[in-house]
Formats: sequence, structure tokens, C-alpha cells
Amino acid sequence: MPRFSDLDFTARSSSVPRVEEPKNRERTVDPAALEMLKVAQEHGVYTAYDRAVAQQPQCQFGYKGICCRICIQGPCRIKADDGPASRGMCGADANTIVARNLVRFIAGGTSSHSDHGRHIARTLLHLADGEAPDYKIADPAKLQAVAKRIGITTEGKTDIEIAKEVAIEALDDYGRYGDQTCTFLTTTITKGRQDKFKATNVGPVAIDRSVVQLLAQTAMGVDSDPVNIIFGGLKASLADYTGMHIATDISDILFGTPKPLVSEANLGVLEEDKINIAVHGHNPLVSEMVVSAAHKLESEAIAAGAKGINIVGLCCTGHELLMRKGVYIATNQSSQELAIMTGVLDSMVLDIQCMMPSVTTAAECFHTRIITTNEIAKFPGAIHYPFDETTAMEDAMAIVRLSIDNFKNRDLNKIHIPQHKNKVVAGFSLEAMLDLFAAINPDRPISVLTDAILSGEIKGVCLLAGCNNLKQFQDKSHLTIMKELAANDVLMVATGCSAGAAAKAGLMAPDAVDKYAGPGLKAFTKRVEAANKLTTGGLPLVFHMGACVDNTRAADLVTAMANELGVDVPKVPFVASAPEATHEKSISIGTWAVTMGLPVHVGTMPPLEGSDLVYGVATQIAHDVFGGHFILEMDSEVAAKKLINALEYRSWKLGVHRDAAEKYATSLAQGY
Ligand code: BF8
Ligand code: SF4
Repeated sequence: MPRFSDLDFTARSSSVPRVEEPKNRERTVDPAALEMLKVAQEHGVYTAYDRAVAQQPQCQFGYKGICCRICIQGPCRIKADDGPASRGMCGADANTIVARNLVRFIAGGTSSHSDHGRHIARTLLHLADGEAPDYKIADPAKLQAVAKRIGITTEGKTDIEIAKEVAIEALDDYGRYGDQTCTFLTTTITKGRQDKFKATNVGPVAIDRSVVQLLAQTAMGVDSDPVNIIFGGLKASLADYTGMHIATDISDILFGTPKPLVSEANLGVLEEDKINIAVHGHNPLVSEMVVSAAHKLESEAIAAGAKGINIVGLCCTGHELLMRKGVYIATNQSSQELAIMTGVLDSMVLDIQCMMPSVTTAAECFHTRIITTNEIAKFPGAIHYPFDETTAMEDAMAIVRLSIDNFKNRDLNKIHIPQHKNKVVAGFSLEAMLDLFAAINPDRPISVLTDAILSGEIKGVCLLAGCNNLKQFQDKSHLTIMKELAANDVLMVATGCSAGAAAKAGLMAPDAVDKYAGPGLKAFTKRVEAANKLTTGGLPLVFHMGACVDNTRAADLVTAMANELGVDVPKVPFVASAPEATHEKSISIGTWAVTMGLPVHVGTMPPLEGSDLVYGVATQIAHDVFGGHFILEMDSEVAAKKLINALEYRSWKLGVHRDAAEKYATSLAQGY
């Protein structure tokens, strides 16, 4: 059972409003976004912030997960505790309906990440076959490391030969016929997790199959056992992990493994005298090529009257570029439309995921060209330029030229760039983190972190992940939790829009350590900083680990910590938080993180309150089986305390078990 040392806390959320100030459209704490909301109003353009208000009050059947519409006898709603209205027409009860709805989110999230991963893996295969000449193996060392990890011999083989085998092994994880659990899962987790997943039958053998099976399992008239349905969801969530790991590994191979670097974040990074291109979405295959094409076409931009080309990132494809190239982050998910209203965005280049359909509407009042590039993501009103990896540079140059050509269409009366931006130190892949620690202990770098936890210098590690959610004020929960954890000596890594929130607010700048870190965290950070010759001006308060798809970097970190400590993941003082979870992807990530053995805070209520059984499984029973559980808490200050409680509990227990092991000369107890 999860335990809170503060006995006022329970598995239920505090009673804060589920939608903060539902009539207030100024739903953000980002000063640049607040400024641009006024500009939007002046131009009469509705944004996500207005639509969030217009959607209130939201349907409570849907909110609690007790609306079923998976067959067309429905929608059926659970309207009573007993009698005929307590079940849908087919007889499904609240527990079944909530469980089915929830795991179908996981199927969606897994599909998103893994289809992205497949695209990257196929590109590596095309590269190996000589069909994607514009891509290259940017990090041969990572290629070697991944190959070795997944059991491919590398001696006597060229990089291209190894790349082909890695790509085929990755693609095998999507559609294997046999019974072997996915390679990119089993080779990246602890022995304890391998055994646990085998014992509970949640290890996927093929990513695609786990999603298809889950949809089949949850179709009308198939599985009505909510617990069995949840286990199907767990299998799909581990398939999500697998697809994400493939995406990160192969993106590093193709584009380089991130290293510490300096950049800036927030709308103030837009430059009036340059061609501004925002790359938006998730898949670096397009955005990396756009960056390269922009370098080649600088002279054309100058000929068009601009001082050059300024690429900025939106959402996770921006984080991919920030991590590897130092490209600026313009903003995170909720405020994407506002970038258009600066009047200086000459194009917005979209690939997949988290892109608002309304960007084309916003662009109608401004000159921005919206350019879609993926066959599964077309927007009415946008220019569709089909991007093909086999002709990548040619396509990217055409896209950049569409942007240069649009510079002349700017309306000088509509220009408004908010002067808000902050320094960002990013680029913390796991490899980069271990390099930092190796300056103190070259033999066992990870022990620098685990020793700091064992000595009590820091309380543990928290992964901050996930989205913006306009039920709350944009970024507010992220920043509240980060500041509270920092003051309590918790080391933080962040991804996706959470990293975006930290970056915009200056929490990824070195001076944030002096401002917000507690004494232990400050001492730890400064010690690591002093041991390294950094060119970044210091280490940040929150370490940027990448895009959402890179959450597996954090999983690899906790796996390394577990192996170093000689325990399984559920014993490691490591927690995760998605303060503003939104996308289906955040549900699948949260679920695999719980299955891996982590306490996972979610700050926006997923639709499961309609079933006490499903709620109890997520927040309590999961802990008994896997050692991880959800902390569903809408009050971000309480959430921070609950996360700290979870870390303290784990550190205390780890200490007790270590003392006992020392005293009785046994290995550490593995129970949690
Ligand atoms: O994958 S954090 S809103 S942008 S889903 Fe989307 Fe959520 Fe942002 Fe990136 Ni992740
Ligand atoms: Fe209604 Fe059952 Fe159909 Fe769901 S599956 S919509 S509960 S009849």
C-alpha cells in the first residue's frame, strides 16, 4: 500500500475545483502568453483559452468515464447505482465501462508513440538500403551500444550493416509472430521487472498486436472483467514504452545523442528581421531536415530582404531540436496559436501530434503559412507538402522556400513580439548525465547520484512530464511543483511540455539553482558542476531530458539507479509527475511508469472516478502488484507534498533494508 507520512493525505484528490476559474480566459501564468492573449482579443481571434471557457461546464458522465459509446446502441450512461439505469443496454456496468474507456486511451497513446518510432526505424532501414541519402548515422557509438544491448554482434561489420540489423530488430518488435517479449523492452529493464512482467503476463510480444488485441478485448460483448481489461491496458502501455525506446534510440543514432548546450525559450525568441519558421509536432525526421535546409538557404532569405532564417520549435519536435541543436523553444502546447499572432511567423511546419486544428483559423487573420507534411495529419486550409524521407532535403528546401517567399506578405501593422524569454541549459540525455557524474566517479558514474540519495543530500529524483491542460492555468502546476520539489532537495528531470514550462520560466537556467534549490540539491548540483568543465555557464535546476517520446531516458535512469543499488525499481527513490496531463500519450506513459514501479502523480483527473474499483486499482492495488501507483491530486501544492512523502518513504525503507542486509549479511529484501 502506498503510504503518506502526512496522515491528512489519502488516495483521493483534495477538494480543489477541477476546473480553475472556469470563466477566466486568461488561463496561463506565462507572461508572454498573457500578453498575446490581449493581442488575440484585439484582433477578434478566438484561441484555446476562449474555447476552454466555452466548453464549461463539461459533461460529468464523460468526466467520470461512465459514458460508453463503443457500439451504436450507445451512447449509454450510468445514471443510477442500481436498477436498469445502472448498466448500459448490453449490461456493461460502471467498472467495465470505465476500464474500457481508460485502456482505449492507452491504445491511442501507444499508437501515437509507436507509429512515430516505426517511422524512425523505417528511415534507418531506408538509410541502410541506400534509399534515404539525406540522413546519416550521426552517432556511431550509440549505434554500437544499441546493437550490443539488443544482442547484435558488431565485430567485422560496417556501421551500415549494423544499422540494417538494428532497424530490422526494431521493426520485428512491431509485428513478431512468435512468443518472445519485445526486445527493446526486455533489454532495457531490470531483471526484477523482467520477472514481474513474465509472472503477470503483461510483456508484449509485438507492439501492433498489443493494440489490436486491446481494441478486440474492449469491443462490445468481449471482456467485462475490469481487472482483466486493465491488465490488457498494461500490456499495451509496455508496448508504448517499447515504441518510445525505439524512437529515442534510433533518433539518437540518426541525429546524435544530446549533450549539454545553451539556448533560449519563450516567444521573445522570434526575430522581427528574420524569416521565422516554427517546426511543430513530434517527429524529428522533418524538423531536422528543415534546420539543415535553412542553413543552405540563408542567402535566399537575405535576397528576400531578411537578415537570415530563425527556426523555432513548438511542442516536442522543438524539444528534439533544442536537445540536439540548441534550437529555440517558442512555446508549449496551449499557446501554439499565439505564436502566429506575433505577425512574424512566416510558416508553421507541422508533422504529427498535439497540433491544434485551429492554427489554420488563426493564420487566416495573419500571414503565416501552415504547412502540413505527413499523410496522416492534413489540415483543411493548410498547404500540404508531402514529406518523403527518400527525398528529404529536396522536400525540406521546398518547405523553407515557401516560408521565405511568404516574408513579403507580412503586415507591419500586426507585428507584436512579446519581449519574454529565458536562458535554457538543455541536452541531458542519460549518456550526458552519466558523463557529468563520471567526472566525479569514472568507474561507477551513477553511484554519484545514488550515493547522494543514500547520504540524504538529495531526497531522490522526480521526472516531470506531460502536457498543458487548460482545465488549469497553463504551466502553473508544473512550476508550483518544481519549485516545491527543488526547495525540498529533489533532483528533477523533465520532458515535453513540462520541460517547456520550466524552460520558459527560467528554471532551466543555472541561476535558478541559487534561487530555488534547497541546500542539499544546491550542494549536489554545484559539486557536479565544479567537477566538469562546462561551456554552458553552469547546470540547470531542472534537467531537460527531451521530448515526450524520450521519457524512456528517465526510465533508463531509474533502471541504472536500481541496478546500482541492487534493488528493483519499486525501491528506488524516484517518482514521476504529469501536472497537466492531457494527451492519450500521457495516460500510456503514466501507466507504464506505474507498471515499472514508480509512484506517478497526475494533476488532471483522468476519467475513472465513475468506478471505485478502477480508481482503487490505479491508486492502491497497482502498488501491491507492481510497486508503483497513481497519485491523482489536483492541488499542486498537496501533490508536491505527496511526491515528497513517496520519496521519503522509499529512502527510509531503503535505509532500513540496507542496514538489515549489512547486519545479517544477506542481500537486500526485495519486497515493497
Ligand atoms: O508529446 S507533453 S501536449 S507536445 S503529449 Fe503534446 Fe503533451 Fe505536450 Fe509532446 Ni507530450
Ligand atoms: Fe451501451 Fe454496451 Fe454499446 Fe457500450 S457497448 S454503448 S454500454 S450497449
